[in-house]
Amino acid sequence: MSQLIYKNYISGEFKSSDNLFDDISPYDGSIVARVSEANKADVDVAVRSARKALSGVWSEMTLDSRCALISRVADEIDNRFDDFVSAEIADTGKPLNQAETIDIPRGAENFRFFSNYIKSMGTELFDSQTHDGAKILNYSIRKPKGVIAVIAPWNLPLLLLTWKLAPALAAGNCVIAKPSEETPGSATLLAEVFDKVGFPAGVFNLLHGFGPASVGEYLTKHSGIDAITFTGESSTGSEIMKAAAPGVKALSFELGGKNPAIIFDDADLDAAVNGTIKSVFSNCGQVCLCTERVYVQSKLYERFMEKFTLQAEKLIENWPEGDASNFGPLISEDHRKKVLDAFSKASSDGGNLITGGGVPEFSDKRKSGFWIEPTIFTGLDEDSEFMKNEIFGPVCHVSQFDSEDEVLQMANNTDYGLAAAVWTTDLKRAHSFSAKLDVGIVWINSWYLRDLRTPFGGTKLSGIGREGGHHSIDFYSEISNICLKL
Ligand code: NAD
Ligand code: 6OD
Repeated sequence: MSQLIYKNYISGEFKSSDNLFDDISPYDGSIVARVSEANKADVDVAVRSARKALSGVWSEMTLDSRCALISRVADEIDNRFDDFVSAEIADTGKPLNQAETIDIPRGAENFRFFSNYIKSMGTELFDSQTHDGAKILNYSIRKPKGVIAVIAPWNLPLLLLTWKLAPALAAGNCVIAKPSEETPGSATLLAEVFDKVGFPAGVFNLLHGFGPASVGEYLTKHSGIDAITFTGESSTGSEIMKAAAPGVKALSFELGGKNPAIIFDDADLDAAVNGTIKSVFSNCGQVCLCTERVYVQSKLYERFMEKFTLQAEKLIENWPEGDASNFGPLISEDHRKKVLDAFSKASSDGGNLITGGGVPEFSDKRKSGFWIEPTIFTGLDEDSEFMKNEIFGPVCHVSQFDSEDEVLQMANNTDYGLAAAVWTTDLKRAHSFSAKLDVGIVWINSWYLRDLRTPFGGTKLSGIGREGGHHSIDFYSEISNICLKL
């Protein structure tokens, strides 16, 4: 069988490269495709083409026709739903059900949502007077920011890439998308969709490659890029900030987390157990919002631990399309090594391993994949490495607490500030406690429920700015104020 080659999409044309790298499937280590790494010259061509479209054909389109084209992307993702699901599964190993109910539908919804949302947005107007009584009118107008570099991670490949592309395009920008080198598949299909629905050349470009000394770095240092929107590790965010500093480029960052779940004595125990199983182990723990620190109030602790451990041990590590599979592998061998090292360090720091901690045994080709066991620790010090650093795997530590003040201090004792889950039936406490958590997003008696109009993002090491609704459109817009003396 001939090998699948993923190409770049530059100025409306698919282009391969002599520099190919492997796209490896995490469930059995097989090669899914060979990927064309773009070079510096490709980046230059893509940026030039994007700038040309920005000041030409794309800016000449009415908002209605631009949005109609964007919503056709959503329709075409729906038409090729199965292809997208297969590409996402091949690249990530995530269970079929997750790709079918979360990743791909949200990928389409991001385009549908922003193409409608922007049409209902207004701008500010202030009606006032000068000291000598003349009337003045100040109003603002929204313009595209320019050419945007969109740099995405591998954990929710289509969902997170389109979460940035859709508002950037709706606001009238041209884009250069760089998916993660680990997950180039669904982004390549997306380029086919843009091509098919008839986007003008240069408005959407796709470049495959790596970060340092590759497409990521070339884009972040390029003088023709006006803004960078990035989702990934906090340390990468820091590198990108340095690269962008000389050009003073606008930055939007969605970074890592070390998210707490706080379970009070009065919580609905089954709901808290089921919800925490989801918040710790979804996507094999590879969601920035996943819980890695669980705090349970003393009276509920024993019963919580018993049910929680039992359920973690029931997760099913099957082939993505296998029966009842609900737990996939980690993304790569390197990442598995990092997660296993964190397990060893937790044990040597005095942690009690409650369940998991290793690699599951298989007698089929999954032996060559990057599987790992759902893992729970207790007994670690709040200042241990495990409790400080994001692990990004299927693991949590469970601690006990007595008072609200004590758990608030523990939950906020981190350099990250992305998300938290609070489980309680006392709604007064739920509201007042949530407001004191130093995070961008709190879920009460739930986890990862989404309304795309709401602000999404983190404090401290977890990011800069917010995405969602007008927050996204504001980042991708340059606002000019016009002052008129009447
Ligand atoms: P990563 O930072 O390693 O890579 C993300 C992207 O950045 C990739 O496309 C990569 O090629 C590129 N990149 C790497 N180095 C670069 C450089 N120097 N210059 C430019 N580009 C560079 O992240 P990852 O491992 O793909 O994703 C996992 C991380 O992402 C976790 O830390 C997770 O918490 C975070 N994340 C955060 C959110 C959020 O919304 N806050 C969402 C998903 C993932
Ligand atoms: O749902 C979203 O919009 C979003 N940005 C999710 C991020 C998940 C992180 O891994």
